[in-house]
Amino acid sequence: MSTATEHGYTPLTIDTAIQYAKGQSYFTQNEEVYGEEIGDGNLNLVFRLTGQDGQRLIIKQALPYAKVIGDSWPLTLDRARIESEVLTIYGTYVPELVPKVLHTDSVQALTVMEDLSHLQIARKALKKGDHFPVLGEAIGRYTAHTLFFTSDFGMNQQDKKQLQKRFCNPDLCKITEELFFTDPFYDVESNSIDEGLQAYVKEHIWNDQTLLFAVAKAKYQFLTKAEALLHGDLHTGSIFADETQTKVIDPEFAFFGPVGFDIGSFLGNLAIAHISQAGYATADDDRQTAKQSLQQQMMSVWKTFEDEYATLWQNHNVEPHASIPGWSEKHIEAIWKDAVRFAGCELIRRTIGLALVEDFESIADKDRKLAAKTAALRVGKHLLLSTNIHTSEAFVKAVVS
Ligand code: SR1
Ligand code: MG
Repeated sequence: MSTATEHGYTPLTIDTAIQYAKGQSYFTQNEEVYGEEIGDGNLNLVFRLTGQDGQRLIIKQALPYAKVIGDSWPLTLDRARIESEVLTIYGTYVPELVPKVLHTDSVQALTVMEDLSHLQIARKALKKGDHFPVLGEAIGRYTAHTLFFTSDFGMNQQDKKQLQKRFCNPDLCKITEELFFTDPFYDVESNSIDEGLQAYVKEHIWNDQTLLFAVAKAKYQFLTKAEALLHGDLHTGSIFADETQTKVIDPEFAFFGPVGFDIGSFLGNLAIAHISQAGYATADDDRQTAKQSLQQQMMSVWKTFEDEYATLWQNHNVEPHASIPGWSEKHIEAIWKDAVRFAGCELIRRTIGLALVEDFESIADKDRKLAAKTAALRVGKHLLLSTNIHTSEAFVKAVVS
């Protein structure tokens, strides 16, 4: 792996992360600080540091390559700037839903931020059947506010064009273009397909021209529809939560894209959590409760988004045409349609692509795992192909069926 110190950048170790934090006066020089590298994502180093009195902080540092692949896939360090700037911008709209940024360092490509370990990573907790009553509502509010206020309806339209220059994010967009919208739909080496699933994938994914056409259209929306500043990777591993709080981390994939992408990514991951429940050796009653709760969250994310976005549209719109009867309804309907298709792609790529998820991978029983993955592919296809999923109730029905 590259440890080059080009332009002064050096990847941190636990010891140098502690030295760095002391140098920034987060801890005193003589203090005993405990450090751990806790990054379980695909791209970055994440250090959690705990001082003598229990005060904690996070240092997140970008590596110059994709950690999950190695230095054969170089990645810009500029994503650290993008992430910390987006956290700061989003913090002005939904401060209660993002971690506080304490310090950024563009040379070291790192951000020092609030530690959130009093909360749980939603993906892990949902897997256990934990119930987060406000999660869907929080993500509905998060997406409505962050996306409306960075769109041509919620901000000065010339300022938006300037902002787009700051968040042109080609390296990270390339990851999504390939891993989300392209590779899983062809027989390429980077895919990871369980042996028992290969025949199904060949027949029902790679050889289905109607499906490929739907995916091509969804990808084109992602490539061209620069509606708002997206989080860009809003899956359940990017969310910390408990019964009352929600915090969304990791917006390093941010760029100006289609509003439905963040909502669809989140919905797709709730659907994955729902489908994978059938694979776990939990009691039937617990599994049913977990599934019902996930169904509620799928509905509440969309209902909250729809309500809040429509209210923002009415009260804060800068576009002179905004009050034309029917325009807001039409626009919101288009966001929903996009979200449903993006959710379909997310289900498929998390099942057979490069970036698999522990929801499925942790299913111990081989047959149950195959059954859950087959169901995910079937539901993903249905979301991409159906023209009848007009409501969040219909979305839930498609996931449950
Ligand atoms: C090479 S990165 C693989 C995946 O991890 C990130 O969280 C994104 O979801 C990306 O597609
Ligand atoms: Mg991430």
